[in-house]
Amino acid sequence: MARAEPVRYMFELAGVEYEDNRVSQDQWKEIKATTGLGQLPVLEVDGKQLPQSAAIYRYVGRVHGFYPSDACECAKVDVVTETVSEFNPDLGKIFIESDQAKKADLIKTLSAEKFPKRFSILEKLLVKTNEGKQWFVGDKISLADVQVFCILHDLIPVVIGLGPGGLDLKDHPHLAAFLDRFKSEEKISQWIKKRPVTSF
Ligand SMILES: N[C@@H](CCC(=O)N[C@@H](CS)C(=O)NCC(=O)O)C(=O)O
Repeated sequence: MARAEPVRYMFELAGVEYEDNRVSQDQWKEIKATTGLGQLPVLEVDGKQLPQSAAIYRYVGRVHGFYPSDACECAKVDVVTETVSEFNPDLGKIFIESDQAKKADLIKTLSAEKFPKRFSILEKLLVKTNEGKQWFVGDKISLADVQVFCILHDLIPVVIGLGPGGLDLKDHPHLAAFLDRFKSEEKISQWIKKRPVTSF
């Protein structure tokens, strides 16, 4: 449910057939050298490998209609992308902390201040379009929505030990309503029900 998940959401929404290849640590040791940058995720299309999640998101977004053609609208999507990516350093710190007491402290501190501040920024971006009653950019689901859903519904709650959908967003009602709206898209709810439960 990490960096590859936005791609799976886009494929599911667009009805694209794809091979969802999740590798174990042992398999990773064997194939790491065969991936261009030695990192995952990698998208393989017609035998060509594309690394770097942000590049993959935009590529899939462009091909399947989740990335606008208008430069101004693209920039709005990019602003959301960058805002979402600002969670990553803190999530990384929590993820790699092996001392359970320190991990719990870190989660408590970040959940009390830094995360809610970032939720407020996302909410501010959301209400700029259609008073926050629909999607982040324009009037249809874009890469921006996919990424926000992924970080708020999947990644943050999983990393802080709550499980998907476990985040308390009562102080951010527009975001909470947005998550419900996105999740009630039939293809999304179906995917969430059927997807394999793995860390990645
Ligand atoms: N900037 C890259 C970072 C990718 C990354 O750090 N991937 C991690 C997994 S989340 C990885 O491949 N780690 C294994 C390794 O470096 O051996 C992206 O967004 O795709």
